[in-house]
Amino acid sequence: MQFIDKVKLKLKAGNGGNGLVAFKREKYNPLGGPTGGDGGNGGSIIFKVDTNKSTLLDLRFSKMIRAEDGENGKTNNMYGASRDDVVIKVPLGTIVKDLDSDEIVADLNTLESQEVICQGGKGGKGNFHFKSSRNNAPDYATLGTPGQERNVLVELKLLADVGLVGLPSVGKSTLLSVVSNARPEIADYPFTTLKPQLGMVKVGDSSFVMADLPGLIEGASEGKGLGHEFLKHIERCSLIIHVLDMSHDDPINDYEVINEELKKYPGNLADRPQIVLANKMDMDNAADNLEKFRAKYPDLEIFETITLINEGLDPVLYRAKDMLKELPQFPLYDPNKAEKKVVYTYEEPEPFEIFNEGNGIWRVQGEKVERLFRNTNFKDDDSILRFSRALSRMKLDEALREKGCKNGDQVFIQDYSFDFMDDDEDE
Ligand SMILES: Nc1nc2c(ncn2[C@@H]2O[C@H](COP(=O)(O)OP(=O)(O)OP(=O)(O)O)[C@@H](O)[C@H]2O)c(=O)[nH]1
Ligand SMILES: [Mg+2]
Repeated sequence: MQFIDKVKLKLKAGNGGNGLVAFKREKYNPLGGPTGGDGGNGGSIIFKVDTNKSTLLDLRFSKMIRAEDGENGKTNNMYGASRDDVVIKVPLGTIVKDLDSDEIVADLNTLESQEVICQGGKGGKGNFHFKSSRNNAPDYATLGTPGQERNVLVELKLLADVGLVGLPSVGKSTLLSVVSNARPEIADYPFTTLKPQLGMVKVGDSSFVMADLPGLIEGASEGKGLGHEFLKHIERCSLIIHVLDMSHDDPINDYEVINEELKKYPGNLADRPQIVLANKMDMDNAADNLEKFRAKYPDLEIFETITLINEGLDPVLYRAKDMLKELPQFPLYDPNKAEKKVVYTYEEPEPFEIFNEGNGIWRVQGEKVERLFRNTNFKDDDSILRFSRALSRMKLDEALREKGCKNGDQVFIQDYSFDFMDDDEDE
């Protein structure tokens, strides 16, 4: 089984379609009513849990996922079409992180989890919308808002039922290798296991997932050794198998050190049910140490094992299976900690920018003026009148004057130019 647990993606929701400026053309009424329709909404990008999925494999090849843009508004008050959301199916336990803000935007940890990761843009309003008793020929419409864009890291948190915990070299990987089909690396130096390994363990007619984890050391809860990297993986295990090397000098101390680290980790992992294993019982001093250990913890149930030769493990697996039946699947899920809502804000762009090109030449640029320009028919006097009225409503004259534009200067908007004549200018 290949375990794809991290994928980087670029996501782009659809832009909203623009509202349209259009007028009814009637023979005896050059200024017929406004008929520009609204733009449609762009599609959003949604992540949704699908229990048929167990890896992020399908996402590995899609570098960029887009939702369609909404259609622009049409004449005769017709709406542009809104677009469907793109729904991405992911396994339970998927986390979506925004790479630019470093924020976790979704933690999909229940069967019903579903989150909007990129919000589609809203369609703009056509000029039909702005008709009023004071203005029956509104010559403006609003733009659609842009669809949200994000660079994300999609990550699958390990969803094992049982986690193997213990100091380095106590035999955790050896255990996984003898009870499952997993083939983790085994060696007699500490931190052999650097990444968690999963194995499916069959017990009778049921099965569960066991995670072999890197060794834990004193100070791990403050980030020592593989620290948090390690601990975050057991957050979602329902059950811990705590492996002790009984041939160590002081297994009592080992046991307490590990439990102390589990306790210090946010969420107190020490509360998680444990099965305690006295491993390496084939070693000389193991029996003596176990006696001392039992004397210190007389009420604790301890399983004696020799993982190297798969001895004593059957009772452990049956006990684990029975305990799992009674345990909730995600005991430590804390909605306040994990769930951050997607916050989406959009700021209306400045209607225009003014550039001084020198020699009394000025250029005005910006989505809003340029669209107004495109929507104007310069062969039609009414249309030109609407254009200049709209410019003065945007306070273009004032802005030009503030920048130093003088009477007689030439102002360009795209290919169109006009002479600046400002009645208010005091001379
Ligand atoms: N004598 C004896 N040696 C064992 C037993 N189980 C494992 N070992 C040996 O202990 C050493 C460490 O075993 P691993 O399974 O790699 O230990 P680990 O806990 O996964 O270690 P890290 O990945 O470093 O945390 C290896 O040399 C194993 O062969 C056992 O029951 N008896
Ligand atoms: Mg190991």
